[in-house]
Amino acid sequence: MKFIQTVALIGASLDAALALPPSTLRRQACTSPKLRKEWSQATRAEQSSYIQAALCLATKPSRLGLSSTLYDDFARVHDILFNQIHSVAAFLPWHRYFVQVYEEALQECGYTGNAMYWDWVADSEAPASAAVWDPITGFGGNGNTTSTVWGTNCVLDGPFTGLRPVYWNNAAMPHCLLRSFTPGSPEDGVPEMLGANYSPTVMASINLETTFEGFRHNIENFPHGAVHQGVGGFVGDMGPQTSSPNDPMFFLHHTQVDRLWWLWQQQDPQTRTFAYGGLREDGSSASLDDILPMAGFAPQSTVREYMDIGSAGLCYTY
Ligand SMILES: [Cu+2]
Repeated sequence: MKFIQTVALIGASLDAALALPPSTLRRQACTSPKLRKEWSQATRAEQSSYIQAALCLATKPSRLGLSSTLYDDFARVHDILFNQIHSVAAFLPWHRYFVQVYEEALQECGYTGNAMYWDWVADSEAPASAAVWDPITGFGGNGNTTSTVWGTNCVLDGPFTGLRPVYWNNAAMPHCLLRSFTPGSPEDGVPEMLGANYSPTVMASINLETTFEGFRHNIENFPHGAVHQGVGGFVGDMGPQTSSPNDPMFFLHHTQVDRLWWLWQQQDPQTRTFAYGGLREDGSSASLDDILPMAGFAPQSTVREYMDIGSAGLCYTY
């Protein structure tokens, strides 16, 4: 309730500043934000609908005019834009936009819910046992670990075993969905999948960052990077690959990154909702008016439009 009031206040003052007529104000307000759930909090029907829609993307034509499918477009776009959207200020708003584009594509494939997230902070002590890896109610688990040769670490169970993502980084190299969970060492109390890098303690210290740039840098480099590496290793799709959206877990991962950014913003919404800064790819200073590129896959947008999840254009909450 407090959240809705805050949103209404911000909306009112913005509209006053822009001198919009009251009718426009009413039409543009975000009055009932869509709730994005943690995977394990969703109903069985919601989980199943989400997974069916993710598989459906692989039956739809490319929106980029490629011979690969709509499913592969996400990996392709992420690869093409990689240097413009990582290790720069736009990392957070760009991935917020990318998750929204995916959510809308799922909805076009019959899914009626919203984007969902995997709360890897809550699961950091035993990430490999998380609900998201369940073969029946989730995304299937680890890949085959009997070999380290590329292309052999196929996911062995769950709904995605028949998937054939086309791209590996920027090359067309069709393959099975590949995962290679980083092993832990239980005898030393070291969790698998680099879980120590995204524990509640680590997140609490990142949340002490007071600037957008400090928060962006730390969340991108530590928890975000560790989850990619922990799930994919060096030979899996989620590893440090520019084609990491090949793994449907990419989107649950990035929805969680988005949620953590929002939680950071919510610590001081007046100051932080539009707090932005740091560098662009060319080293110049980033601005709220910067363009978020989408390589022709979705309309270009601006950073400013992706700062406030309670805005009329986004209108969701966690
Ligand atoms: Cu990315």
